[in-house]
Amino acid sequence: MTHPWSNDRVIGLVGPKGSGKTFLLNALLGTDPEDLERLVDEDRSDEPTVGVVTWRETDIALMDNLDQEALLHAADALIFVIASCDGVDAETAELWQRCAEEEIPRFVVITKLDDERADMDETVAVLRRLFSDGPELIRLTMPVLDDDEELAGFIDLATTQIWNWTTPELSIIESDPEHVGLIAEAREDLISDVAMISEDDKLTNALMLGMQPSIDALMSALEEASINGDAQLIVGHGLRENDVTVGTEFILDLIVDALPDPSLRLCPVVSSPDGTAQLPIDADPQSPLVAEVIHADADALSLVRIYSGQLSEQVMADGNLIITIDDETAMTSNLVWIVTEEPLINFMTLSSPDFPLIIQNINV
Ligand SMILES: Nc1nc2c(ncn2[C@@H]2O[C@H](COP(=O)(O)OP(=O)(O)OP(=O)(O)O)[C@@H](O)[C@H]2O)c(=O)[nH]1
Ligand SMILES: [Mg+2]
Repeated sequence: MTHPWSNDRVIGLVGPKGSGKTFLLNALLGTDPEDLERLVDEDRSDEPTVGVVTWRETDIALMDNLDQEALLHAADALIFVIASCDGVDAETAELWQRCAEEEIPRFVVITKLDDERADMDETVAVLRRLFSDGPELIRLTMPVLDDDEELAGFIDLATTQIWNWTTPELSIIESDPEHVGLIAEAREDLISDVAMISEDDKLTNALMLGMQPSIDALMSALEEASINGDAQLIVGHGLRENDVTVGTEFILDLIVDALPDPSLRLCPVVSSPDGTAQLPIDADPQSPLVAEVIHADADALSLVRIYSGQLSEQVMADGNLIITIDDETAMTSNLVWIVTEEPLINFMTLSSPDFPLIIQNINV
């Protein structure tokens, strides 16, 4: 039987100021293009938001403007949003480093590739210098321009197919020999990187011998490495005329196929309120409740990440305070907005009053 949380994804968006996080969030949510600019303007408040989109039967929660520490607790994976023409700030580079140490799954979206100053090759080179010298930072797509030099789509370097947004509906077409020639070098880089990181011995041996891998084997190796946090993929995104966002569906597919689902997560280390150690708990709705307040506001509206179990009307906060939940709105099965009588506090543990627990350590 599949795990009840396997069709959920809890994802955080991070990146430098103005890199296009809110714009990308709305593109992924499928917001009407005419409203995109208005919503991005309204976002000046910097309030935490969670948007949910269902893609291929998977509920994807995307968190924007959340405190960095809260994101590192709550998200199963992060998307680093980097604008092609603006570079990377020190805070984002530090966050990347921390994710590397804690092996947090993540991928990079290079945005604003429609900008005339944009240069995806250059941005990829900068990221590889800043983020990692190794084979684990792997670029997956390359922009394709139309006759007017406008962003038209992306070539998938693994499959060599072209994702084309110039047609009324997105179309995926085989690339012609001219394109195959253009991407040859980038594709060879991708294949040699996969040869270094893949745990599939049959595939790596074949690649070392210079054999062409099957596309399926290449894709599964990339997806598996990304889900495990062993490799980070880089893809592009941008805008074209008539407010069509280019690259959006590719990113949604990547979230479903190449980022981990909540059932793969290790539940935080917990103890009893008196500090007595407790056995590890499974990330499962049938297990005892272990949840955490990720964002609390003064109006007693709080965002809660459930690591195991299920919320009930009455929960224990930090092992010593019974709280009544007046109202709740589930974003996914394990990311829920709740309204309580009194405001809560960030990083409070919520557990069952019958089995009070305190989170000791989140990313184990
Ligand atoms: N042309 C173009 N403009 C974009 C793209 N993505 C974002 N923008 C614009 O860039 C500006 C900043 O985008 P936001 O989405 O607000 O960036 P952000 O990362 O959420 O910014 P903060 O929340 O302030 O950190 C907005 O005016 C967007 O319309 C893109 O792909 N192409
Ligand atoms: Mg924003």
